[in-house]
Amino acid sequence: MPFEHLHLERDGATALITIDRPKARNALNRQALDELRQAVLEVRHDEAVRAAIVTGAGDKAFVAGADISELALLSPAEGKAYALRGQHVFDLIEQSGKPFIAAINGYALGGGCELAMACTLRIAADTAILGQPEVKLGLIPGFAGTQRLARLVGKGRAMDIVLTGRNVEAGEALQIGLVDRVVPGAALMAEARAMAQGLAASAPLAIHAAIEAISRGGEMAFPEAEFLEATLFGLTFATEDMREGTRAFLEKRKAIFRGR
Ligand code: CO8
Repeated sequence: MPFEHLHLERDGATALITIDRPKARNALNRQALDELRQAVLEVRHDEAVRAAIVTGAGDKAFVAGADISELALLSPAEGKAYALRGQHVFDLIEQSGKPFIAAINGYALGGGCELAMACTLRIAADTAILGQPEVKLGLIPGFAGTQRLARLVGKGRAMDIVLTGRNVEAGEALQIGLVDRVVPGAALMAEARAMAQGLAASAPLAIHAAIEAISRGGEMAFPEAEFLEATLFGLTFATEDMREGTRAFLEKRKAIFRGR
């Protein structure tokens, strides 16, 4: 089924999802959110794809949030249902087992910042601006922003960003851990592609296990998280890729991983 508000392209073992609603600075309306869900599921179920990039069309915005013209009309019950829907879609990204890289090419505000935070890694153009401005609209973040932001940058900084609704420029975002790399705008997509290809070349089951250990482990008490890590570590010994990876090292050749 063709998408109206995004593009999904495959290039070898990587996929590129580009949110494309130029008239609304790539804001996610309900249909765009549904299409994003569909695209994420396609990436997740495509065995040939090992890493994905999410970005926004043009050079102004990554995603300028949820579509405010739709939000303005919601009842309390609809607002809650919409928030749960968005949380579900972003959880799918976080739990897909494949690395998603947010290539933040401009404004990543509200739901856009929340989308970036649900990705595994974030690369920002040096001109990018992030933030959670919902309080300025009489709202609060509803796509898990209050939770992911506090986990990424700490409770105090999350309070600062959410309660002031202020813009966070790329340099500060890097300094506080809201993004992982900042590059000149012209180099953003090349950097994201290189990172995706690098991740795609690693053993996919090991990548999956590492994401699980860090993401799920971070929600557990330390002894249980250590135990999860040891269990996932042990599980990698059941994979052909682990045999291949260690053998290739000893034979001084490049490993070929098959995801088995
Ligand atoms: N929703 C709808 N339309 C938008 C949005 C948006 N989030 N952002 C921009 N647009 C539209 C503008 O209305 C404008 O439309 P038009 O041309 O018809 O007037 C067009 O995009 C261009 O916008 P600007 O002229 O404002 O462009 P600028 O480059 O001057 O500014 C900004 C870009 C800074 C991104 C500015 O547009 C802006 O501040 N946008 C709103 C950002 C925002 O507040 N985002 C948070 C939204 S709320 C949210 O995301 C909650 C998520 C959780 C929801 C839970 C479910 C209930």
